[in-house]
Amino acid sequence: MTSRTSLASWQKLTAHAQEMKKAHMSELFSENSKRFNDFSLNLPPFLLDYSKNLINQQTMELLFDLAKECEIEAWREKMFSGARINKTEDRAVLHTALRNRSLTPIMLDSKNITDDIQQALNQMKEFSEKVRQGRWKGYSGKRITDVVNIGVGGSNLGPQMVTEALKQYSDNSVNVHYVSNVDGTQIANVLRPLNPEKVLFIVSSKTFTTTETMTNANTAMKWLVASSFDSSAIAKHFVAVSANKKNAINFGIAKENIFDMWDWVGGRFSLWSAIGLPIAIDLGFERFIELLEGAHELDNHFKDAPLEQNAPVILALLSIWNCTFLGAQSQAILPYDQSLHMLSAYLQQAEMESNGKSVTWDGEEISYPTVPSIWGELGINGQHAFYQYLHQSNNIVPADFIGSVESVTPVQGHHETLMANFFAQTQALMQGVNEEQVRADLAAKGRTKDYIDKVAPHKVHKGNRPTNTILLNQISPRSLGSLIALYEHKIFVQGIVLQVCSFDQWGVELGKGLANKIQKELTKNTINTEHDSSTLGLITFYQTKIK
Ligand code: G6Q
Repeated sequence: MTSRTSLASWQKLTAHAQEMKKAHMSELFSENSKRFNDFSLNLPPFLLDYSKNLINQQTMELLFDLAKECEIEAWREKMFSGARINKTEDRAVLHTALRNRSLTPIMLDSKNITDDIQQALNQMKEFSEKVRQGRWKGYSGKRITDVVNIGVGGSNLGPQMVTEALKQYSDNSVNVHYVSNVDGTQIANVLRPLNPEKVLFIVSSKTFTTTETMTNANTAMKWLVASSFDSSAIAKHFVAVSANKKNAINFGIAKENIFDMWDWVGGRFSLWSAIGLPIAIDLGFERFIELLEGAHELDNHFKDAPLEQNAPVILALLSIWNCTFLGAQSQAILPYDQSLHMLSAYLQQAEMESNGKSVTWDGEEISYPTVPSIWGELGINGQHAFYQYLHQSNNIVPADFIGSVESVTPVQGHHETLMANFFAQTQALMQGVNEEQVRADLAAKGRTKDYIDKVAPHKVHKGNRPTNTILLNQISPRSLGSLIALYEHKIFVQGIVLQVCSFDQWGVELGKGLANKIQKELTKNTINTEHDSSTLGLITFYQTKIK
């Protein structure tokens, strides 16, 4: 396979990066008063301003050339039409089909999967309404008041992030809880205040083999049976979402209580499937459909917009520019909207599990940096914690700032303060403040020369730190759907340009396998002396200390 590094655009970008490293964004803004117009996109779901990146027209032209040389449009078509682009698992990648609200037929192995999806959605609708309206009763005839979703990774992060983001849209007819950690503290804390007669468990696991989820589900089952004294209660209190019906049935879940999943939906892209059931129960099925509609709107944008005006393509290319060509190693996701407090955790999985890889589709070593590590926190909280590093450390961390024009919960005087910070931070990160300005400022305040000499270097902010700003009108099911799909497609484009298999996750297997072996040692209180000395020492310490 031709390496990306041999592409003409790649080589030009490598040379161009050396030039651009000498530039400062504040100068680029001074030179071009139209910079915001040149480097922003106003789409119905959001405004994307990417002018505060170390780019000029030539940079963007070269990046679009790169996208063309990597045949992004053809790859996009392959994904949407169900080609088996998940090469190492030999699977199609069709999470977009789950939100195909135009209901156009999508053929996979001579079958129109749009029909299957509609059927699954109808099942979700019927079930979620039954629960919400109190028509689904527990073993003692009481209505369900609490739903506990048991799942981890892709079977947890998406639905939980959305539930948190759309809290204001819930009528609270049912309380939704999430259990993902196998640390018993979490499930114990969740179950403690609940009444087993009124709880419904959703066991969400595509494979239905995940140890953490199975352990939590077993605990939940014991808790229920201990209260009902009857295992027939399980049918009224347990449903499953899984592609592995056999295991779910063997586990004890009634066949009619199993919601289907398909192998062409990756876990981290699965919130649009029945994995989103807790969302539908929390918000109502119509709201869940609005979420799908928002994502579909962005899918259409991604499919139809020319590369030069295509938001996911632009975000992907900028990330590649910042990381692969300019050398940034991490990226911060900084939401200013409280609703999005779990977004960085969600995107951390989406991007790092998808593209944190170091061989190409053909298994060849990749010689360039792929994706950055993704981290972040609510922006305002971050300002009082780690923004010092963003402003003045000698590592450049490109950041996405995400905010909303209107708050979902307006409280007088709050939103202006929030948004003033939102705008100020990207301005400060871009402009910085040089020593001359610092000195003039201190002198104007009447500081002595000695003081100025001592303090000035510490107050210099070099600026030139890249940010993207995504401004939504307001958090809603629809706008959130678009925002998530924006990042999903960004990740897809990154994967294609970087030549990594975005849809597998072999890197999580090794540790899992070792944990299974060690668990046997812990259960039997034995030890395999062939462990390395560190692991051996740790396990021995644990086993001698444990009561
Ligand atoms: C996501 C990953 C991973 C997965 C979990 C849970 O893309 O594959 O996070 O979702 O390991 O897997 P199960 O749903 O099979 O329990």
